[in-house]
Order: sequence, then C-alpha cells, then structure tokens
Amino acid sequence: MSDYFLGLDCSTQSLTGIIVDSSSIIYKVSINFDKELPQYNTTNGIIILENEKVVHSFPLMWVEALELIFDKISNHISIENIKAISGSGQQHGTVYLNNKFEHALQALNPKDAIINQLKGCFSRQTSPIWMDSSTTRQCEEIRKSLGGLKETIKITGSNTFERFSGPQIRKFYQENPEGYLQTSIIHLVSSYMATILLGKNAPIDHGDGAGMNLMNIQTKQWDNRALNATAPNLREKLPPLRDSYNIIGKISPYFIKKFGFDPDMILVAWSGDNPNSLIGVGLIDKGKVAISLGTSDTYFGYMKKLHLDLSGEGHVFGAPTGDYMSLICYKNGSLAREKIKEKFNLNWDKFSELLKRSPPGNNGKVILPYFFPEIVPLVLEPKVYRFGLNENDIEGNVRGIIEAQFLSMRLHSQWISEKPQDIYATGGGSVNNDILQVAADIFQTPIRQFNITDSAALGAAFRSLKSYYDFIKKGKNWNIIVSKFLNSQSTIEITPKLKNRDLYDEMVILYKKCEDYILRNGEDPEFMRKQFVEKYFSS
Ligand code: XUL
Repeated sequence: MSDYFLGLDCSTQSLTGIIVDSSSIIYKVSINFDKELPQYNTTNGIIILENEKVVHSFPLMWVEALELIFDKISNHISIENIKAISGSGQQHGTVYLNNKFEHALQALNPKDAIINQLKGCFSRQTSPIWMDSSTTRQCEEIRKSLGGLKETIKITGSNTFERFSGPQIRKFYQENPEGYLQTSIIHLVSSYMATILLGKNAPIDHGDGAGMNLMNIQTKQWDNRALNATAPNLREKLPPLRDSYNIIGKISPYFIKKFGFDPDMILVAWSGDNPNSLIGVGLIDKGKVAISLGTSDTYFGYMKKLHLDLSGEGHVFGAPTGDYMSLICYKNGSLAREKIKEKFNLNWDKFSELLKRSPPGNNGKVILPYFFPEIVPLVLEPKVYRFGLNENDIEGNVRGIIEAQFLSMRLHSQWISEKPQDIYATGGGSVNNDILQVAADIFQTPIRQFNITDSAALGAAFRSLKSYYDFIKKGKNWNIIVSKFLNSQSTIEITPKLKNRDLYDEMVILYKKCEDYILRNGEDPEFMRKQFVEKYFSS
C-alpha cells in the first residue's frame, strides 16, 4: 500500500489537486470556478465590484470547490492512503471572519455541505484578491507612516502595493469600521483553506505572510510599526506566523467522516502560489530562476541571503525551505495574451503560427500592453500604447504582446542579482514552445519546459511529502525530493538563438524608452525606434 501526498492549489481561476507517492505523480484533478460553480457568476474566477480596480472573489466558492475536489479524488484513489496534505493559495487575498466562525467550524456536520454551515461567519462576504488595485491612498498612508519607500521595503520586504493585504485591510477598516470591528480573524487565502481543513484557525506561513506589508522580513514576526500603520488592534485579528514546513495538526472530523481520510493524516502549513511554485519547479539552489505564465505572469528566483529591491518594484518573500525568494509580478499575463488572441479571433495554434512567422524585433513595432492595471511598472489606468504598430496589424500585435511581456521582465528583473544560467518555465502558457522561444531569445538563456505546468500544486505536494518524512524521522532532503520527481519528468530545453542577442540587447533599451515616455514624461522614443528599424530591418 503506497503512501500518498496531496498538494492543493486554490488559484484565481481554479482549485487543482496533485497526488504524488514518493517518486511519481499519481493523479491530477482541477475544478474550474466559472464552469463548475456557475452559481457564483465569476468570470475567470473573479467579480468586479464598483469599478475595474475593485476585484474580489468568494471565500465560500473556494470551500465548495474543496468539497467537490475531495469527491473527485475519492472516486479515483483510496483517500485513506493520503498521509499528508499541504496547499497553495493565490497570494495577498484576504478573508474576514466574525466570532461565530471557529465555533461553526468545530461543529460542522458531515451530513450537510460546509457552505450552508459557514454562511453567517463572514464579516465581509467577498474577498479582495491580488488583482485589486483600489488601495493607492492606503499604500501612500502606510508608506508614509513607515518612514518612506526605503524604510517600508527594509521592514516588510516590499514597497506597499495595492494588492498587498495590509493596504487592503486598512481600506476595509476605513470604509467599513463596523465590519472591521466585527472581524475576529483575518486570513489569507492560503491560511483560510488550511483553517477549513484543520477545523480551527491555522497559521500564516512566512512565504505568504511576506506579501502583506505586515511581516518583518528580517525577523519573520508581525511588525508593530506596520500593524499600527494599518489598522487598530490588528495583531489580535491575525493568526500567528509559522515556517512553511510547520505541521499544523490533523484534519478535522468533518472530513474524516465525510470523505474517509485517515485520522492520523497530517496537515502542513499552506503557502502562497509563488513560494509553492518555487519548490514545484525545483528551485532550491542559487543560479536558477523561473517564469510562471498564468493569470499573473511572475518571474522568481531562490535567494539564500536577503537582498531587497530598494527601487520598490520587486518583492522578497519567504521560501518554503526557510530561505528567501525574489519575485516580480505582472497582471497583464495570460488575460492580456487572450485579449490579443480574441481581438483577432485566433486559436492558440494560429497565434503560434503568426508568432513563428514574424521576425524577432517585430520590425521595430512595440506595444505597452496595459489591458489591465499593471503592477510592474505601476499603471493604475489601463491603456494599450502602440509605437509604429497599427491596431489591426495581426502579426505585429501577436509578436508585440509576447515581446513586450519578456522585454519588461528582463528590464524589471535587473535588481535580482542572481544571473540565471537556466530559466524554468511553468504555468498554463508554458506549454507553448513558440512563446518560450521568444523568452529564450530575449533573456539569451536556455528555457526548460516541464510537462507538468501546475507547479504550485506540485510544490504543495512536495512540501507535504517532505514534512511527513521529517515527521516520521526518515528525513529526505529537498535535493533528493525534487530531483527524483523532476528528473523523471520529460523536459524540453529551448535554446536561445545567438543571432538575436544584439537585437534584443538594443530592443530592451528601446522598450525602456517607450515606458519612460508614457509613464515618466521621458523623451519621445521615435528617433531611437527609427534607428533600430534602420539597423535591423532595412534591406
Ligand atoms: C504575486 C501575485 C500573484 C498571485 C496570483 O505577488 O500577486 O502571482 O499570487 O496567483
């Protein structure tokens, strides 16, 4: 009888589960929120409230998906063989619960669905998520009271960002002081899902905790200055902070009775999707970075020694190994690629064909693709800017969006001192070799593509396995765990084309000039763009 380990990922658009044994993936299953829970009326897993800056989702929907996924898992494998569960959540999103919550959790009756029994337990019915960009005022207030940009970064690991939990909590406190008063506990998506499984309040881990502007990045404790700058009595409304590998307890009787879990199965702290992905693609060493092409595009790397981005664009989070990770995050990821695909009525095959057919450098056509408010660089009012590119030029727009995404990553990741020898690609978009070829050429670095693209769920499964073996004192080190799995996966290496090196070295400068012009009152880039066209495309 094999021991199984489950990793769950509660992401923006779906809940995914991956079950592994000690060396291979046994089963994978996913619940798409829009399709399988249509009663919540979400689009891509989200709802837009007053305006496009206010982006929320439903904490009860995530729990309903959890019950659905356990149903599916129990139809496929012997659920009592699962020895440990850990999980991953979209980062920064906050869940607000009142004083009825813990009691209701402990009294859950397996004869009824959880959602019916927790309905009265939310002091806020919806949860602001990472796509929300409505807290600029609160960001400024918190930054100011922490002593400005550099101090804020030194204390919390990041500048204040609209989507981060602290500014979101402050906004709730300011706009609905009564609701805030009635809030007994505030969870992240990750710690909330762990709480549901545990049957009592679970801790927040150092990986996800670092995305709140509330945790001190040096001491990994709640920071008094940040708490005070955010909202009154906040410390008593937050769960404790713990290491990501912490065993938080056993699964609650509700799930044992309803789905047949082993009562001795252990639960490991949940973390954010990016820290989980770090492990899921095997980044436990220096010199490696990953790009994740999903609802958000992210670029991240493992970091042994704390190194902060004092310019304020990047973040430092805790890594599941207990070390650190660097990250930059884009909102104009897969949804922006889809905007172009839909505008021209393409499917992905056609999109790829056009990408392959168009020349690197795009004949000097540049797009700044802010279809949605952007995080890096900060753009609050979405607008798409085109240079030398007609809105209706299909090929130019297809290549334009992909080049823009990786030129921007190359430009804004320069603070990360680790220079990658290899880039690991993950996330739904990473199945597309033609997209990855553009990335390889722009970074002039080989890109490794895995056949498992759900690295957050896989990372959570690895974390549950690792903590379980540590618990039964058969400790396996990270290297053994990740190499066993990742070496058994078929990976494809996409090699950069050297002939495109000089072109992209220059194009990244041109791209910056376009950004400077639009966002920082810089000089008109037209002269430079024409020189670029002249040099590479006049024949
Ligand atoms: C990271 C971020 C996103 C979310 C969504 O800072 O905001 O990557 O975690 O998955």
